[in-house]
Amino acid sequence: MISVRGMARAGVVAAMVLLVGGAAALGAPIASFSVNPNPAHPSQNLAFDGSGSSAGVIWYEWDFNYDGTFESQATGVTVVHAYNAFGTYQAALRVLDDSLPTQMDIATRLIYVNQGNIAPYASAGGPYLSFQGVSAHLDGSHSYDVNAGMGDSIVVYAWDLNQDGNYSDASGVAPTVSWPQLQALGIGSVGLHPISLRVVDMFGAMGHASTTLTLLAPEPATLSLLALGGLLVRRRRR
Ligand SMILES: [Ca+2]
Ligand SMILES: [Ca+2]
Ligand SMILES: [Ca+2]
Repeated sequence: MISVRGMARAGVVAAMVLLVGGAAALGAPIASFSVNPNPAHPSQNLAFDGSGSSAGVIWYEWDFNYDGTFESQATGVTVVHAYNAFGTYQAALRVLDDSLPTQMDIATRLIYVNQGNIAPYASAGGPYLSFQGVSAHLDGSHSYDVNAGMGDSIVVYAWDLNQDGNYSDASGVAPTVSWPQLQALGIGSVGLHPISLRVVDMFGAMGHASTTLTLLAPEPATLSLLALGGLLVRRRRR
């Protein structure tokens, strides 16, 4: 145990050490620590253990997200901390020893919070009804990632409109597909066309969903009859 007086002394002497530009002298303490488990899930309690530091260390303090400027978030040779969001974090242990003037050391370690991801859920919207000659409007906005509260998100919306397994036909959460694009994809004919959406999260995990796009002949009705007549003529010629 470290008394309040001891803590105060450590703080004062640490300040003195900083004033003389830090210590790298012979006999300086060596900070060392382990983290378990690592890698970890978001919100999982991690055990930080600094007992592997060199003998003579009397003060341990921790910065769980060390950016080069040490901010003390906890003290003690062993502490517990959980990271609530996915990510890679640099944790730091700073130790002070019992020499006069006291000397310090900082050790760092990367913590990988990347476990327990769940693939995103895809919603392709629809079923869609549109007309020949106009753009089709798709809506994948009801897709979601259950890990959104932990910093994950859907980063790719890719659509396969002609069912060839290639999802580069349209991209984005709610793309507009022009009539020329629909024709170029070979799905400009009157009738029902299956279409699929693939969503990908930050970890590369995927979700898929399918729906249909039904195309009707363009207005006015006379054009529909002409188109239907064209279909019949083509069929008879086969
Ligand atoms: Ca920090
Ligand atoms: Ca996810
Ligand atoms: Ca395709």
